Amino acid sequence: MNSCIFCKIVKREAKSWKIYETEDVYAFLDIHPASKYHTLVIPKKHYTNIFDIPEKELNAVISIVKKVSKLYEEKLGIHNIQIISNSGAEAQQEVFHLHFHIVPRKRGDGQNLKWTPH
Ligand code: IU
Repeated sequence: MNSCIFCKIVKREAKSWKIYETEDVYAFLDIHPASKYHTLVIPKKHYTNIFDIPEKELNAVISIVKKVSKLYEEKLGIHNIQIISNSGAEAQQEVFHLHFHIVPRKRGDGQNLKWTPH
């Protein structure tokens, strides 16, 4: 989708800090991190959110969510991670290209917790 910032990131028309990539999936650092190494995992193809992505493609995205989480565990010693996906404006979705947040957590960082129930 032409106006979608995440589509632009996939096409290298906008900058991002790449963490991992496959033919169908792209993982990069969030520009406004809730914690160090806050990462977004997206399908390269544009889907709005959880409601319109086919299962097979969703599975490919989730598989990379797991791979990046394991990478952070093994290489960075991160053992606490939140995995979040907001679908819909009322659910705090701001970028309407499906993405999974991987948010490493550690003791004492609760004051920066972005996703608190209102
Ligand atoms: P949300 O789940 O749609 O609310 O999250 C969108 C995220 O995308 C948010 O954490 C932003 O900081 C992040 N982001 C980004 O990493 N790069 C961008 O160019 C833009 C948003 I725009």
